Amino acid sequence: MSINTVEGSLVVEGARFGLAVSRFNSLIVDSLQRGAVDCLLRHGAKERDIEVVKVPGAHEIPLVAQRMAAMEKYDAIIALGAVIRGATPHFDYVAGECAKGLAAVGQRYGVPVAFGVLTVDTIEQAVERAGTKAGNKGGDAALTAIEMVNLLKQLGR
Ligand code: INI
Repeated sequence: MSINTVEGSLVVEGARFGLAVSRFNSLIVDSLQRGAVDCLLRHGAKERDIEVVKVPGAHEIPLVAQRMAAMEKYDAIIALGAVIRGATPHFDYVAGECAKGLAAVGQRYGVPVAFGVLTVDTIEQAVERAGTKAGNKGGDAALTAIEMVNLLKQLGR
């Protein structure tokens, strides 16, 4: 007996990607964006099918991602940002609402929204995840977006 397994391939076939990218902590987030774009291109996306929308901070990403989803212009949205814990509870509000908001956008519009927003305690942890020893979470998010686009296609989006 064989079990039917459905999974998305990692090859881009004409899909369009919208990146919602925050400017806050741009030193880190610019690296996430480079990682995401590099991953998309290496997996077969065309530059003309990638669009970047910049927002001030992670708090603003869900609203813009929602608008991008409503435009029906992208097959997936990739959210990129970096929330770094400070001395106040600000981190918890920004990181929590950003994650919740992005999940809600994906569910409401049926569009994959990849979560490439770092939520870390220190700048060092952010640097590790933005193209150094822990890889590039922007690239990881892009790969997830590719897989999800192809998976939803197979499931009959
Ligand atoms: N925005 C971030 O993207 N990362 C942070 O670490 C951060 N901190 O720590 O304050 C941050 N704050 C700004 C926030 O996202 C909004 O842009 C701002 O509150 C205006 O709405």
